[in-house]
Amino acid sequence: MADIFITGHRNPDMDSVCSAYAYAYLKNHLNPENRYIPVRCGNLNDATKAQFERIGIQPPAYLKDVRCRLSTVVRRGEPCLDIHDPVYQLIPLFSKMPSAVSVLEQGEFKGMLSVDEVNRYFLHENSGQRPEYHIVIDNIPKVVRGRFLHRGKVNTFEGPIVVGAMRFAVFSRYLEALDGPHTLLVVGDREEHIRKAMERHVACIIITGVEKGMTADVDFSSYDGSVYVSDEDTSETLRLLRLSVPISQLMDEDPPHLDGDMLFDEAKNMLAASKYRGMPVFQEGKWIGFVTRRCFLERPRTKVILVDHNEREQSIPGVEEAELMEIIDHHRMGSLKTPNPIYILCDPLGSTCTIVTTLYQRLGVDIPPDVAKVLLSGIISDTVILKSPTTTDVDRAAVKLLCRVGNVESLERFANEMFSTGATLEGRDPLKLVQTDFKEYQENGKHFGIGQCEVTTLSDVDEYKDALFGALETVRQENKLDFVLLMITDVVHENSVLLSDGLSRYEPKLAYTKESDHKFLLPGVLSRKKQLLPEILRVLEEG
Ligand SMILES: [Mn+2]
Repeated sequence: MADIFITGHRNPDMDSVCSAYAYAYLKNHLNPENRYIPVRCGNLNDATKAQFERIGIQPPAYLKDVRCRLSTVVRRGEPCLDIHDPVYQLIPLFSKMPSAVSVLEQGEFKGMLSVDEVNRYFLHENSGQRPEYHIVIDNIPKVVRGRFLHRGKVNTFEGPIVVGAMRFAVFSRYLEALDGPHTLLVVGDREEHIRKAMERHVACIIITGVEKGMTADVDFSSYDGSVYVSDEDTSETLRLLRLSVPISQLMDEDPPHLDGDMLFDEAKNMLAASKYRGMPVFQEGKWIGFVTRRCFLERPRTKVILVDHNEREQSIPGVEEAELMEIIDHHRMGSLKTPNPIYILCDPLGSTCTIVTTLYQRLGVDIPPDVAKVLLSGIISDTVILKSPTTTDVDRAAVKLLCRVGNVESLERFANEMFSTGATLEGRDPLKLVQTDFKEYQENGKHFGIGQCEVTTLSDVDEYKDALFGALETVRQENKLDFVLLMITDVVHENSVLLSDGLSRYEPKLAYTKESDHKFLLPGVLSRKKQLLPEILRVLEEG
């Protein structure tokens, strides 16, 4: 099961969004073992948004980039420790565990424990001074086989572990010399010793070597400590008791937290530069797992299919580190390189949605009515209702088929409704008009951009011209471009107007009629890629 994102270009237009949507449906149908997710790497333009609403389906979701995020390498569902578990619990875990493990309390993250903390604990225990142990009475049966004879009031205390192997007189003096009641005594079945320990309020007495019931006759009912009978011998009991200390005593309570949304490299560097073997990972404030250095040995690559574009500059950010699976497009070939052979279907048809339609036919997959309407929208948008010079017979045939399958009785009505959104320049944000369908190019040492917007009349262009020039200048400066153009296309009368900023030196060479400063008339020009771009490239090439 793999997640594969299908994305159109930046500043997505109708064809880009619709082809991603319809191709994802086809791929999911053909390969149900994968999940094909249509996405868009920019805002929906008004017309596309309105069209998906009209059809009554959710448009592809926004995806910021396809860079690898920490969340994809997080260890989830790994065995965890409970904060109250005895250290003993670590032993079966660490033999097959990563170098760190999460410590939880009722599902909530409490800390990390790595071999470093374990080492530190045992080194400290053996550092010279007699150690005091954090004893949890509840943990004793989890580690030492046996049973309670009596439970005292205190469950946890800090104190030394003492063995009562001495002659009684020596033992008495020894206990009296010990400070305070917080002692754990391991002793054989010896009545006098046990009584003395009770009298001294030793916190816990562990009796070893009891084979067939206690011989010592002691009444524990008034004793305030606990009494446990161990099935192990004294030496083994002592060894195991040291492992009954709870995990909370060893763990690192406050390691730096990582966020699942962090970039892979950022997280990798943070962990590598730290003293930690593992760090917990949170997402939206919730603990989701942890990472160790091993998680970063290989960078997983997001799987991506590009539709309606093939150039890196126009693609979703991070595409250079993604695994490109396929390209379905009808533009010129651009800059992308792939390490492996991939499926590329480029056909100079009127729209990518036409190519997707032909794929449904070729593969014998039925097109659901909603998907047919989506495909139809992409075709009539890109071909300006089959009027653009990019239109081919294949587009015409696809439209015919899609009208039938999508139960579209009148193509004209369907198209008019679609183009009615944003039909004039009135009330529209000039910056948005430039940026919504904006493509960047790098050619002949120039870095430039061309925006396009569709209207149903060009009569009001002069009214908004100055604001649009201002917007063009802003876009050029913000994106550090050499020049920017805006092509305003009248989809009804099949003409365009071109506004330019920063192109001055080349303007006289353009084959278009200059109507006023930086404004040109482009009769019959509907296609940016097939008509305007080649003209711009010609002018640049001729210098
Ligand atoms: Mn297209």
